Amino acid sequence: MEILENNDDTRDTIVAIATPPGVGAIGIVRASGPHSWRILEDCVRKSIEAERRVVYGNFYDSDGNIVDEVLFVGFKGPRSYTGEDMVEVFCHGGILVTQKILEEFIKRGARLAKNGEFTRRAFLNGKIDLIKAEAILQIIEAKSEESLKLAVENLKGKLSGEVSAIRKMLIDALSKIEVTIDYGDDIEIPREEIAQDVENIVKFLSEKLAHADKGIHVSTGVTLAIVGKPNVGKSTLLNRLLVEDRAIVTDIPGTTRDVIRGEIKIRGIHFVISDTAGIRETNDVVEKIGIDRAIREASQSDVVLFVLDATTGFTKDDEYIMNIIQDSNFIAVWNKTDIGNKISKVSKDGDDIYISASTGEGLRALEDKIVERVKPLVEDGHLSHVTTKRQLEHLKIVQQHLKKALEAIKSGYPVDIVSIDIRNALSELDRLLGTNFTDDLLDNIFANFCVGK
Ligand SMILES: Nc1nc2c(ncn2[C@@H]2O[C@H](COP(=O)(O)OP(=O)(O)OP(=O)(O)O)[C@@H](O)[C@H]2O)c(=O)[nH]1
Ligand SMILES: [Mg+2]
Repeated sequence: MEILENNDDTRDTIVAIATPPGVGAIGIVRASGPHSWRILEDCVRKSIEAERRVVYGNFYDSDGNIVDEVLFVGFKGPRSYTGEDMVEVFCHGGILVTQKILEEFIKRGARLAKNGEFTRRAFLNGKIDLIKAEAILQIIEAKSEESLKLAVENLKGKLSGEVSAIRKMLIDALSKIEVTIDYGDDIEIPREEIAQDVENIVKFLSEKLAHADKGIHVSTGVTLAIVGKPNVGKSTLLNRLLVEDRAIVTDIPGTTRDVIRGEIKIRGIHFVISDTAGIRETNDVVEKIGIDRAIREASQSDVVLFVLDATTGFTKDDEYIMNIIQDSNFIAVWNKTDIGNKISKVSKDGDDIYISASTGEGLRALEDKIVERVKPLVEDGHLSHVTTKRQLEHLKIVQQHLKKALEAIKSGYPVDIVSIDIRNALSELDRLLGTNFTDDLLDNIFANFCVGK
């Protein structure tokens, strides 16, 4: 079987198994593109007749053998997920059955879809903008009620609507400027009015940006790094928090070499938690790389759990680590309190936590402390619908252009200069929505989707 994997042609008919690999009650194979109806009709030996109507039939392979009894449905573009002609086949959820149905489509001229290619086509065919495409991925990946809610609201057009509103306000401001450029001699230039318009938009945007981090945290999870010198019980703590034997634990210092991640929910908040290599001076090349990664992880995380050993007390190694993380939002966690009591106050707020990762003692207090620290990051009430770093970056650039425009108006620059800044802001909004895009950008976004979505 030949699969044309590097064919980017958007006129191809693409096919994929849409249900997760494995055994289940039902398996779904979906196809999109100009030949999707013909291929399916060929396989079920009857015509689809009406779009959006479920039909029962037998699915035949090219030798005339029945592969399975199936239900199928056809959609006519543009009234489909991708905006093209599409079909979906519902078969019994076996690995071989779905695979065979997929192969029959490919034998008849369809090609295997790439990750997210159905959604990519929906975007290219104008069914959704990029923000909505991101929302679809977030719905699939949602790990908390809040992130699901934000994603669904964005799919329904919440953030896209806000962005379009800003766009409209900018176009209004721009048309006032254009009039003064074209008929400046006859019309008094309403500089104050334009300044006021732009100022209003800057204010509106500032409010969005002020709460953007919260939307992103809710959607992608709050990051929590466990750091400390070797052998203090970091991996034991990770395993305890995940309630899973994820990381290797031994009494040999330097056991963990790489960053090990897991995801947990604490009091409804979604965390991405990472265990790291013990930080110490070493000549071991591999260990050194691990330690660099640990330090990077600590600097990039929202909260750092600085694990200390109650059997050794605060040592020179701890002092070294403390210097590295002093600007981080860290919680000092004294571990092994079941066998040691050499403890001292380390936290800025004097609020050290005492635990035994082995017995589970003190874990609740630690979780309470973590939640207390991250509450401001995810607090409800002001949740912004900006949910990805990409969205945030574009909006920040829009804001910069508009601030420049405002300065230019206020310093009495000619209005055509102001209009350049506003136009730049507009094209940045277009990039955010995807009206203006590059293939690289699309590759980046859709690579995170599964095949069949
Ligand atoms: N008694 C006691 N032993 C612990 C506790 N936590 C960890 N240990 C033991 O301490 C040793 C080191 O534990 P790890 O979790 O591997 O320590 P680590 O900080 O990940 O070590 P590296 O990966 O080498 O940096 C193991 O023998 C654990 O069983 C604890 O709370 N109490
Ligand atoms: Mg470890």
